[in-house]
Amino acid sequence: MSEIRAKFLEAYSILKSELLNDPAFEFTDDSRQWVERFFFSFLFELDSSCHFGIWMLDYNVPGGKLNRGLSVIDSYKLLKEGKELSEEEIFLASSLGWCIEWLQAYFLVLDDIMDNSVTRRGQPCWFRVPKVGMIAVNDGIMLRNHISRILKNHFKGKTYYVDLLDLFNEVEFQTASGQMIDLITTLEGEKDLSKYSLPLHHRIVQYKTAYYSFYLPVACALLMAGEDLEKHLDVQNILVEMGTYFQVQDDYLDCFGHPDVIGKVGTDIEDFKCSWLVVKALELSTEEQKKFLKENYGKADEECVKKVKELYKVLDLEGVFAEYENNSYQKLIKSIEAHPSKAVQAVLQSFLAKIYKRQK
Ligand code: GPP
Ligand code: MG
Ligand code: MG
Ligand code: MG
Repeated sequence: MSEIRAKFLEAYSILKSELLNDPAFEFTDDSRQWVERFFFSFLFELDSSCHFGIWMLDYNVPGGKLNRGLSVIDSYKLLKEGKELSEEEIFLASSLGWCIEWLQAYFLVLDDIMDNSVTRRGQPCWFRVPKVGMIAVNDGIMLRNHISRILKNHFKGKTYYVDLLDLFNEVEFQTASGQMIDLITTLEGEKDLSKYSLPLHHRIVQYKTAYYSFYLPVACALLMAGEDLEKHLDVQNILVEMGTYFQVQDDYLDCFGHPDVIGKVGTDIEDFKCSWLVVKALELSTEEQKKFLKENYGKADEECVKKVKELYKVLDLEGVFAEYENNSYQKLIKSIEAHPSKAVQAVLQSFLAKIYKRQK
């Protein structure tokens, strides 16, 4: 394991124990009873210092690829142009990285309920864990509030504290706005494929994914390095394009990825999602194929899902995606190379390298 990764993981343990000893996080008798009953009846043989809070965090926060979180340290390091980072700087960059992982955990816990998903990161979605159910909604709210507490604990005295809070608020709003469009386009009774287009898809994914997954880590690093975010709108634009490409990959993997590799079972076809695949399929279909798609898309029926997947194969969406992936990569490389700062170029290139041709 790289030294940075080890330090990043170490920071998780510190932040977790701080949150669990948070003076504001006091159980009432009722909630303690719930927590203990839950713990004793449901958890296996964990030691008694382990309670629900710890379990909820470990289940949802650290189990992903950690790309977003680690990118804060990577980016900060690159912005410092190779200067050795102090322990304090590594811890602060790690804490911001973990705030993004916490944000991601909060979004995923709720997104899985909204998308009626089954698995996430190779295990059942949190709300599907017996007894958790809709308590997962409150856990999502808890996870979101942990971010504010981490920021308060470690950044309150910093000159960029207000900017950090504003950044997290802004990005959360953008994500929820994207999620809103993602959800309302699928409303029952209004299932109308003719409204699905590339501009609509672009708008959804830019908001629901790109800001928090791509812009946020780099923006955190820029703030830590004393930069003014207003002066980096060009960086934001490139990162939003990269995030769009990332979500197209997510849409592609939802259908063509292997659940064992991506850690989740796709639900976009059943959910009538405005996925990049269905938009492309509509573009390439004959009138007859469109009719077939309309009959089978958005139905919670295995046979219908199979038929949609067969049509995707006939339309060679795998080939269409490979071409899109190549073009996006070339375009992004060009925009990155046009950036005046070598340090910023390095940040963006490192980000792109992490996702290009990803399988999960
Ligand atoms: C990813 O969409 C988008 C999110 C996780 C943002 C959720 C936002 C909220 C405000 C809850 P997705 O549903 O395609 O992701 P996945 O395929 O991982 O379920
Ligand atoms: Mg979703
Ligand atoms: Mg989802
Ligand atoms: Mg998806």
